[in-house]
Amino acid sequence: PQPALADAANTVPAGDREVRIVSALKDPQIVVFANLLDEAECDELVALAKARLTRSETVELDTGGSEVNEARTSEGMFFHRGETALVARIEARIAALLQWPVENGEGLQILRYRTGAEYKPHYDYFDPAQAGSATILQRGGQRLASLVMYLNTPARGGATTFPDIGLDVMPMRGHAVFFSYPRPHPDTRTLHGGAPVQEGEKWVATKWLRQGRFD
Ligand code: PD2
Ligand code: ZN
Repeated sequence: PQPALADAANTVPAGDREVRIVSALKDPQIVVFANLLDEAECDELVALAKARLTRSETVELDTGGSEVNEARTSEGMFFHRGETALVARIEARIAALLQWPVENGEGLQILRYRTGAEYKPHYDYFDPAQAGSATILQRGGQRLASLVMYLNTPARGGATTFPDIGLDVMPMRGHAVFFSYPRPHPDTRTLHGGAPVQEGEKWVATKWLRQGRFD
């Protein structure tokens, strides 16, 4: 998965719109987009998700199950792919933007971070050396890339951080950060986290792209 960044272009096609490029790093590939979502789309995702939030969990490394963990203090929910017309429209836009089949995407995850909540630095791929990964990889194979979309603009804090390269991406409503990891290895330098929200709330939608069909 990757956007079709053309030489000197400051937008990229995304199906039903042209999306503005805010910044682009080559290695690791990290691209920040503006206007991927409009305000009404952000608000509707938040409204639909609100009633379905539960405490976020992390993968349990031994079994591939999940567990509550102090490293991740957000609340979240998943939409099924194509669950609503809005979700389907956004998924089609992402597929066009990243040139990757809708079928290879996991369902959209919505996260709410209250003041003080955070997501400590981690990798989004599944560590092949961990026993629990085998089960997870049966469904769609590895994750290859992540797209974190910001649904609001927190008053303070809540950056998406990339500690290995010293990059902080500030959350802005409608913006998104894309990053890819062609190998499930730390040498991709895609360690990233959600810094604590200092004031207000932070809402994001995450789309993870798999190697194969995620059914
Ligand atoms: O909310 C974030 O900024 C964030 C940070 C790290 C989200 C994720 N990871 C994720 O959804 O994987
Ligand atoms: Zn992550």
